[in-house]
Amino acid sequence: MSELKIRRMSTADAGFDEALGKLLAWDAATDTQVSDSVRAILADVRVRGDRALLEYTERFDHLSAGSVNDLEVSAQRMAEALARITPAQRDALECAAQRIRLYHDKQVQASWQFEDEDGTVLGQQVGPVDRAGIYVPGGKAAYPSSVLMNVIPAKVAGVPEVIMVVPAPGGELNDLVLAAASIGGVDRIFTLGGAQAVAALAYGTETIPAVDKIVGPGNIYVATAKKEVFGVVGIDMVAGPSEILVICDGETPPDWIAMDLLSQAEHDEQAQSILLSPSAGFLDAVEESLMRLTPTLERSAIASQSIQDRAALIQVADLDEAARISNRIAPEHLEVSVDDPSALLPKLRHAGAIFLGRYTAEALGDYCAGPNHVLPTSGTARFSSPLGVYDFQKRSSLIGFTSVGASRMGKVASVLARGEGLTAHARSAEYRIIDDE
Ligand code: HSO
Ligand code: ZN
Repeated sequence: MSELKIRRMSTADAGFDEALGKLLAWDAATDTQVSDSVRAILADVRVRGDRALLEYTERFDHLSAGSVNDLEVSAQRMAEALARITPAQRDALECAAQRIRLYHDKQVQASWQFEDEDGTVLGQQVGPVDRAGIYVPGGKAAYPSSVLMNVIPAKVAGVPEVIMVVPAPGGELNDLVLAAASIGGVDRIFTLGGAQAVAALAYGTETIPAVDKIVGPGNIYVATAKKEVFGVVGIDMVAGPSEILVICDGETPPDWIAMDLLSQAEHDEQAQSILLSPSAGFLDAVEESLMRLTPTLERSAIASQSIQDRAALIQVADLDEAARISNRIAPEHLEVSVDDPSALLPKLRHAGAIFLGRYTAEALGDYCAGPNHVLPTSGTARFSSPLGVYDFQKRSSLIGFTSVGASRMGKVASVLARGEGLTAHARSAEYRIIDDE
């Protein structure tokens, strides 16, 4: 790309609201061709199991195997991966894993019970799902950090068996991904990918055990497959492209902010990076930094496409206005690069993760701060939350009546049941009413 063009906007512009709406619009419409072929693959794996899996793996990943058992990654292969990565890489993975674990430990929900005045026990029993599946993409999007972010909350929740699937085109596997899986505590790994891997996890095959929840990012085929199997199994979310919104008072070095914007832009061409600042001079400086720094990146082609198509440098009247716009955007990542971020915090209502102060680069959160980097995108932070231990735990309600309690509530239930015309309900409750009460 020759000359990088960066969108400038101001909240004072006529038509700003509409322009912002256009900038944020993200077309998540699934291609009907993709859904048709995904449905066909799901149905096929459901019926033909292992045989279908082997055929799709040969066709799409150019990996042939005599049986699905041969696609399981052996303990020896895992040990080799751990031995091949550098000591610095191993230390970094272990440090990140430890911090992610520490943070997620705090999320564990406990069971609880209480007793009312009749001695009736009410409560909630919390426990993990039996089995979780983690999808890990292959190729350029194979992020060891994402393996940690997906497996650790499952293990902290107490999930007994975590099964990872990762495509291995031509048998190629990423050592760092395997090392992360081993450090994070993945129980079994199969070199499977695409919609067929999602089908195997959702329905089970002769060799792949069916799981209860499927998490992890993937391409359009994987995302469509996850949507399709939702209901048979739970899924985490259907993630859109990565986003960052930075609110800056103009006092942070412009190169820092430009690189923070680029750190999301380099993920993919459709990633979105937006800067809000009351200082026009600062926006100019960041624009200059972006022009200078973008070509220096290994993934400059992706980053410049993303900056050109979806980035914006927006002048706001003040930080309060920035907070209002941020709430409208509900970004995945929100950096608050100001002197006193805690003063602005109560006004920031919707964001996947909020990064406080000039030193808190979003990249630290992506790897090793501790909180999860799997976050709601495309404005869904209005109603959803980061991946966490909660996603692998489920609740059962507990109800235990005493005879006195059953008698008292039996009368209430009877009235309501008769009102609904449900005689068996009413009589079931009435049997337990004590006459002389
Ligand atoms: N920012 C990405 C996560 C990631 N970054 C992985 C680097 N590696 C998702 O929001
Ligand atoms: Zn990232």
